[in-house]
Amino acid sequence: MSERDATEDTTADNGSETLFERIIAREIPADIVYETDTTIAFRDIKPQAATHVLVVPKTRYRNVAELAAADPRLLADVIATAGKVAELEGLGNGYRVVFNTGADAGQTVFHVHAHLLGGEQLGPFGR
Ligand code: IU
Repeated sequence: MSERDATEDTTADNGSETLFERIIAREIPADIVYETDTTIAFRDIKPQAATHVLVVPKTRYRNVAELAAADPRLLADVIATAGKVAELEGLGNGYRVVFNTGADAGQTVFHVHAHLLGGEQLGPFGR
C-alpha cells in the first residue's frame, strides 16, 4: 500500500472508514472517558493541552457543517457531551471546544470531532 493510501485509510477524506469508527466499535483501544448512546469521548493521542479529549458522534459526518445540516440534535449531543466531560475533568476554570474543518484548519480525520481543550491557561487563536 502506498503512503498516500495509508493516510486515506486512517483519515478517510475519500469516504472509507476512519480509525474513529474502529474506536467506536472497540476494534482498537482508546482511553475512553465518557460515552452516551450517540457520542463517545476519548483522550487525544497527541495532546495539545493538559486536558485534550475528542468528542465524536457515533454516526459519521465528514465535518461539523455536514453534521449540523443533517442532524442538529446529534450536534447538540456532541456539545452536551463536551460539557459533561469538562465537568468530569474538573475544567471549571474554563475550556475550549474546537471543530477543525478542512485543510486550512488542519483537519486530518474526516469523521467530525470536537476537540475539548483545557486544564491550563490556553494561548490565543490563530497562527
Ligand atoms: P483534526 O482536527 O482532524 O486535526 O484532529 C484529529 C485528532 O485526532 C488529532 O489531534 C490526533 O492527535 C487525534 N487522533 C487520535 O487521538 N487518535 C487516533 O487514532 C488518530 C488521531 I488517526
